[in-house]
Amino acid sequence: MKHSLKFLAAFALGLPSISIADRPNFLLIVADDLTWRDHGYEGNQEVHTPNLDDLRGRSMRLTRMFTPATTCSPSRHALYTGLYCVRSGAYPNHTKVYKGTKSVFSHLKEAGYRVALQNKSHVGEKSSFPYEHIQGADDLSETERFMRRDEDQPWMLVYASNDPHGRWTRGPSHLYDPAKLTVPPYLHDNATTRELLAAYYAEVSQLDEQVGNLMELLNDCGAADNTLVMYVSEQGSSFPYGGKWSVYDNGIRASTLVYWPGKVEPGSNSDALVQYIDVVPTFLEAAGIDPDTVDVGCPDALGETGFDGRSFLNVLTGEKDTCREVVFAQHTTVGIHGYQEPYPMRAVRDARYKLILNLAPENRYTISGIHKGQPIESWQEDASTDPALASKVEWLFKRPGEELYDLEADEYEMNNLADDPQFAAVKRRLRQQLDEWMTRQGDKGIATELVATSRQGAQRQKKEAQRQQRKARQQKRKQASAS
Ligand SMILES: [Ca+2]
Repeated sequence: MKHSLKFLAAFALGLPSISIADRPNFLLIVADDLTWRDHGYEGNQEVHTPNLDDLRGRSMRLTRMFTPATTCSPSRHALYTGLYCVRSGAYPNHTKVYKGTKSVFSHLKEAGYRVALQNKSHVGEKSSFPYEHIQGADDLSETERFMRRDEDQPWMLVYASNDPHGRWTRGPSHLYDPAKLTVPPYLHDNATTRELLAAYYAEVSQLDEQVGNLMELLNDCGAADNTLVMYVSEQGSSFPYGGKWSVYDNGIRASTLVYWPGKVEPGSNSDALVQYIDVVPTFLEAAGIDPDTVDVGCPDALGETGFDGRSFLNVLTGEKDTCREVVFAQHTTVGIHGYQEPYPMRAVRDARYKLILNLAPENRYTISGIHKGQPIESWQEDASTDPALASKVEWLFKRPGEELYDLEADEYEMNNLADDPQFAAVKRRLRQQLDEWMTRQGDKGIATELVATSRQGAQRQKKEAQRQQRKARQQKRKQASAS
């Protein structure tokens, strides 16, 4: 009785086209700052990820999933809302969406699901994310109560680990001997890098253990057969060139697995270009809700109220092998801990090429994360006698206004083709797509960057105002002493 009433109530709202009993649960597992390459199943033979490797064997691996941002908070907002970051307002780090914006938690709750998020939140406004919060990542007792609460009601759980976010202090460090590791070619090999790499890998293994425990719990609860499990690696690690805080592929590509028994072919791959913003429409379609009819509560610059993302359910079921032609990303440095000057980035990538615009190339890119402390200080020390390393280090601080890469020939994005006339047509085409995207997003480039702290909490805004005052006083003193 309860069952059919729920179904009728949902049906009356015009929402799901499949009955409650047939709707899948969703378990979305989100790592934290994990470079896509650093999983056993992605080819890293030194990092221990047995549980993720096992899940991969039962899943489809998406080889071209991209986040539209490259820090925690805007990435997660995009993943949970189906909206790009400037449009939703959640584009700097430590940010929030505009009031009234809806998330996957809102949509699925309205459709009769119970919804929860475990551990790391990093999203706001609160009213846009109406989940039950489960504290901590390692204790699954409350998680189990949530899964078992009501057999007749479908659920969605976002399990957001803190691992392997720096500082790297957790996990089975005995598995890794710094001296014996292979340092990836995009990092500089020295003792400091090796120590940190071992510590980072230990946290990757900690995450792997959490994934193993979650999958075991799902089985114990009898939910494995009717749950769509998606794992995403979030964005790149906080190593310089590990990817975080950059729009290179190490930063924006997310290793992604989808496990859904009977629906998704085990051990398969898809090269379809997809983005985090496509995940919510995909979940909704899997729940029988037509994503094209959903009002996301936050219009774009043209006044449209639908998702930026589109469902790739037919990619998961093997009916199609494409979703979108290009993916987009932005990076906002204003408001990041330790930033000195705005250094905004915009990027567009198709299956082969990527165009990056650095909107303030006259500035120096300086934040705490990659430009201060270790390992960068040890790299700078080594660079004093190594010109090649010196130019690699300098690239972290200063780049030209345009970068163009052929990802097929140059997977680490080291060979900038932006000034090569052979690629002028490619550059023009990508530039046009990027401009159209920015217009639709209401993205005014540097002007948008300069008001980024207005999208952060009151404390960060106060800190920014104090910073600006300090800078003005310094400049005054400089001028006074010069005259
Ligand atoms: Ca992160």
